[in-house]
Amino acid sequence: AATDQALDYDAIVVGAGMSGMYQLIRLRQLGLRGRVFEAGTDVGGTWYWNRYPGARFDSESYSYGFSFDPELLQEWSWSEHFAPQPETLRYLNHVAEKYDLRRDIQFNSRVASAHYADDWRGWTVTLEDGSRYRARYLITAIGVLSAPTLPRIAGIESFRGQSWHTARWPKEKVDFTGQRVAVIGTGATGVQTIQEVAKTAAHLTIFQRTPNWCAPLHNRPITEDEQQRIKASYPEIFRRCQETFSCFLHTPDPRGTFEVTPEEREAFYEELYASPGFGIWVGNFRDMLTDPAANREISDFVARKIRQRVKDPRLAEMLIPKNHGFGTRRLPLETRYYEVYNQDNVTLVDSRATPIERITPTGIKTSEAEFEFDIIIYATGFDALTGAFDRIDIRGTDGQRLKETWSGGAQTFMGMLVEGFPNMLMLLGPHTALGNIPRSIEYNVEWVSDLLRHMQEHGLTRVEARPEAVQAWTDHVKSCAAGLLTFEVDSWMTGVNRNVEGKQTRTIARYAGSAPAYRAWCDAVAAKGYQELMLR
Ligand code: NA7
Repeated sequence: AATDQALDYDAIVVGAGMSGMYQLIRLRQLGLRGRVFEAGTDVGGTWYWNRYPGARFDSESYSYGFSFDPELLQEWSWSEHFAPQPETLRYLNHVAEKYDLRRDIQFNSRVASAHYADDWRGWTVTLEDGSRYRARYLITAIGVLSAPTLPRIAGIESFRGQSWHTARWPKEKVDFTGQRVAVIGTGATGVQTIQEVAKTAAHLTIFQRTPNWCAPLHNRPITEDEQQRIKASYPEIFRRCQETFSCFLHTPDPRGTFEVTPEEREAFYEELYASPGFGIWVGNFRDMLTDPAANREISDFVARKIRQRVKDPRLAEMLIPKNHGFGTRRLPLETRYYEVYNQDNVTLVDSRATPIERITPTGIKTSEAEFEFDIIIYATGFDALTGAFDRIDIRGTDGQRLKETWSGGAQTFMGMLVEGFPNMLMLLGPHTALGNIPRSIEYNVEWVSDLLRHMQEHGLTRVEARPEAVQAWTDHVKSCAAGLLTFEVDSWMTGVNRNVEGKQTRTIARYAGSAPAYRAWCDAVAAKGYQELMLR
């Protein structure tokens, strides 16, 4: 086995977003030599790449930031309840400076491949420029929604105007004044983009294939008073996040939809619709996402809201989802989104009824009409969960590719380890708990760091998940999905992306159990001395 001196680093971390940044801090605390490779030119990950107009949190700002350092919590003041992307990026730059992270991060360095060698128990990581580094551990911090996908439409390259995927937005401010703009896609990203671009574009045309249920964000500035109260109550805020199902401040109502009178139900829905954030999604009646009749009640309620807000009844009907229920896909939160469709400078195109046939040098041609644009915005989403892994040539013990290992669906141990890929640790791997992501990140970084400390203390240099453990976890993930309406709908949460080969049908792509249950499982593994892992 290679001695530690023959290695370039103890651990190579791929990605300098929130998970890579925090992992680096923890590696240093363990006295391990860590190196982060980042494709972008600076830190921030999701908040570095997604600079599109209107990008912001849907989680309360003060529940989203790092929680590990009380000093950091006290010195940073969020300006709004749901902070905009530039502020979050400033925050992450502040974190990078405070902990002097950049000296161990190499930017402009996209990882092309990572190959494991059992003879020296480590990983050779090759960057796109051909440079190679050897490390004992490979820690992936590559995010859940970081591999953007363009639609598979002929002629994309031929367009002579400006066009970007929302996750590849330019650093310079884009001025829409006087411009004819197209947005393709109406997921959480499309909704945020549309409501912003509609303010200044000469004309905005939205190509909607599937309408999504949306609910009001109700963002506003944080007052001086609130700021003081937030800073005084951080321990309670994060304790609450630890208790809730998906680490948001909201938690399901213990009542069933039909356990209350119709009047009480209506009043509760009204209250949720008028409240900030994800309450209407994750703080609703407990059976909203399991009982189709319960789901129909809230769907009908929100449909009525859409009809009230959109003046043209034909447009309102186009904006109301007909084939999936409220909350069964990721809920976009909006600020005057539906009112956009009352504006004269906005057109909604149903791109299921009249599909886009091609992108032309001057615009978009559908089966029915030709449109001219100066700018085309692709808000077409990501090859989620496994896409960022698939884009790196990752090979395990016998040279097998991770992409092939997962071709029939991801198999992991707690989303952090994969059989056949020793010493690879995933911070946001498939089948880990999601929700309010930084809470998952902090937990997983700490779990991985505890494992590394255990290995350090016991002179161990190889860790791999046992096949039975992977099987047990995968079965558990499947059982958590049973009975959930979410898994009966196509979305990135069920692993479907029509723009990606091999992702046309639904899988159990996501762990749907609660975050506390997830942590209990992981904590038990550590407490019992990692019996589910083969340690050498
Ligand atoms: P999403 O939620 O995956 O949305 C992608 C959107 O793009 C969705 O409306 C798609 O329609 C649409 N799309 C994709 N390809 C096409 C083509 N070829 N033609 C027309 N429309 C298309 O991604 P987002 O970036 O909005 O959100 C991702 C997550 O980021 C979000 O959940 C938050 O957690 C933050 P479809 O629904 O497939 O018919």
